[in-house]
Amino acid sequence: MNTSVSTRHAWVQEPPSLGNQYTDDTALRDILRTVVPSEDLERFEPDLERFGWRVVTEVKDLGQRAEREPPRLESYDAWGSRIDKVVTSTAWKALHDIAAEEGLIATGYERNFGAASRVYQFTKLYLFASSSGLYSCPLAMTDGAARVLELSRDPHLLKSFARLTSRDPHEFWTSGQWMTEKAGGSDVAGGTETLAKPKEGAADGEYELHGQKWFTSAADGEMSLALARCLDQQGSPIPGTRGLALFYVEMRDSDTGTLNLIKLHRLKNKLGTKQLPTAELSLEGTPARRLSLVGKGVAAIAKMINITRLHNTAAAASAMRRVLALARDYAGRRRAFGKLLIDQPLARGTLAWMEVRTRGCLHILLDAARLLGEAETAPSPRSERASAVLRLLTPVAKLFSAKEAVRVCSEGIEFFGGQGYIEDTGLPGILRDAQVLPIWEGATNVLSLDVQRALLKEPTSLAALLEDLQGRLDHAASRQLACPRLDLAVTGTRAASRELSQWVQQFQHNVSSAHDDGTAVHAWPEEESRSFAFSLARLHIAGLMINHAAVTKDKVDMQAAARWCCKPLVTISSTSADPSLGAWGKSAEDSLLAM
Ligand code: UCC
Ligand code: FAD
Repeated sequence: MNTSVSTRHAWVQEPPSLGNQYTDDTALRDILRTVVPSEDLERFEPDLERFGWRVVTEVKDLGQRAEREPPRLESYDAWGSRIDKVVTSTAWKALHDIAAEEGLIATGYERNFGAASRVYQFTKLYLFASSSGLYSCPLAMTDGAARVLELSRDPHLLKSFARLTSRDPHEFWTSGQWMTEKAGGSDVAGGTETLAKPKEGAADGEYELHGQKWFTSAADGEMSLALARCLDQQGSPIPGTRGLALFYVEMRDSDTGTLNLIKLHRLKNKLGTKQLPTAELSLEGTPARRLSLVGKGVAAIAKMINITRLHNTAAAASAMRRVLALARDYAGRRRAFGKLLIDQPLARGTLAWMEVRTRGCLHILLDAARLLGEAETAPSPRSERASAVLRLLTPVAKLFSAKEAVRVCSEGIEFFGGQGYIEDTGLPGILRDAQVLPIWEGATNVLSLDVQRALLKEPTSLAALLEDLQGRLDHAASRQLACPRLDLAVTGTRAASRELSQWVQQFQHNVSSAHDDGTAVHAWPEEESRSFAFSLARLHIAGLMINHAAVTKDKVDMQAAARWCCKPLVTISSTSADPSLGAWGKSAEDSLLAM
């Protein structure tokens, strides 16, 4: 009896292992070849190959250790003085240093490769994120803050900009982003109670902030950009968006090293992102410098969130690639019903589904990074066009990739069976951390409404995006690829694109022929905004995948594109599109909620 137990226990499952995250990622390497000029790629590819090893041989262990040794808040010192110190692990600190050394922010601002600099940077961020134990989060906000400071051209902040973009770990600063308050994270105009009072006797632009910020991630950073409400001539808070301005805040006094009239109350106890210190804090007269006009705070911080939302997309694609890389490897080691999983058709189908979803998100990420690079460096009007497309693509890429990450990570965890649910495999954390991606930096519904608002405000952005799509489809059609499935994908995508344009046109037409009081004749059905944004994402990715397959003529790329397109791309409900049924559509929703 005893012998049989020990015999059973003698067998041990081999764990999954990871190789070089750059060279193993064929999709990434191929897409880069089509997105980046070859002379640029030749120059930075060796760095990507080197980094592809570093992320699995060094960064991954640090990231896992940062999760095992989460941050804590020390409120008082031994003598009872309030210190509010965020204590982080040595692993978290090492990740800070690696981020600087690797130029994870600097690369985007040195612009050594022109527009391709952002693609290079985002490729490194994609390689880094899933190993980094969420150090990707402070980096996202640092990048966003760097862009705001760069655009502000404020001479007082040149040194801070240099810190945010430094490659020297001793110099490198990270930034926070303080928007959310208790009363509202999505509706910051309604929710912001923090007041900005001009500092008496100080130079114009110097303020002190009073209020509370409800979620402040990477609270161990050196600075932050914060929204706060300004006062009118009578000293009353100016309501709504027109009262908000954007402020620059340093966490600590540069002479004494003490917090700048900031109190950290506690660190949040979160579902995931355990490695990341997310604090609730109050500002109690904190010195701040105004960076925007009064009333332009949201527009100013939008320059930051448009960068952080792309980092979110990078983290989403990275998480998907990681769980898939692990699952693929495991499939070659795990047996069920007498065969390896990799040799079983349905298991292969599951992996193939994950591969197609991951590729789709990688395509949209690198396309957005290319456009960001162009918007920042290309000569006008190319940069203006890139900015217009990006205005739509950024929320679309963020909301779509975040949801896909949750789906794919969940499927990936299940691929490991019971082991996927066991903490010390490191697998459950992947899903926990993915779940935050659709919430922060604009939740899915809020971004869907942002897409709608941006599109109605600036219709040329959609026109440019769809024109690019047509160009990609025309290009694929002209290559005569002798692949019937891809031909079908081209035809289907064309039809889907037409359907989407026609749906939008009725509202654009109605906006221009609005009633005298400014109200549209038939308002855009808000409840369809989410389906619309997802449809746009699927269409855009379809164009990118088809075009890519047409360039490489590779069978795997053709399969991937065909699979992406074999499910409906556009899923807007036609009942809402039909004004005569609009009221019916609405009442159907009301009755469903009443059930
Ligand atoms: O969650 C956060 C940090 C998490 C940690 C970091 C993670 C990073 C990723 C890591 C990867 C691992 S920070 C909190 C994030 N919070 C949000 O994203 C808020 C979500 N809510 C929205 O996005 C809303 O749509 C609001 C706040 C923008 C809506 O506010 P308003 O006041 O109603 O805004 P309006 O009226 O729509 O826009 C006001 C102005 C307009 O410009 P002007 O004044 O010139 O007419 C808009 O065109 O702001 C402009 N604007 C934009 N411009 C609004 N949104 C944008 C945009 N996205 N791009 C350009
Ligand atoms: P709400 O605004 O109350 O939204 C609740 C739900 O309602 C959401 O699902 C939303 O999509 C939906 N909703 C809202 N408006 C509409 C509408 N008009 N129509 C349909 N649906 C709608 N914030 C910071 O500023 N800085 C940080 O560093 C930071 N770090 C964070 C870290 C973590 C781990 C988390 C989880 C959050 C963090 N946040 C941070 C906050 C985050 O950005 C907000 O939680 C988020 O923007 C949503 O705001 P809220 O929580 O107030 O939700």
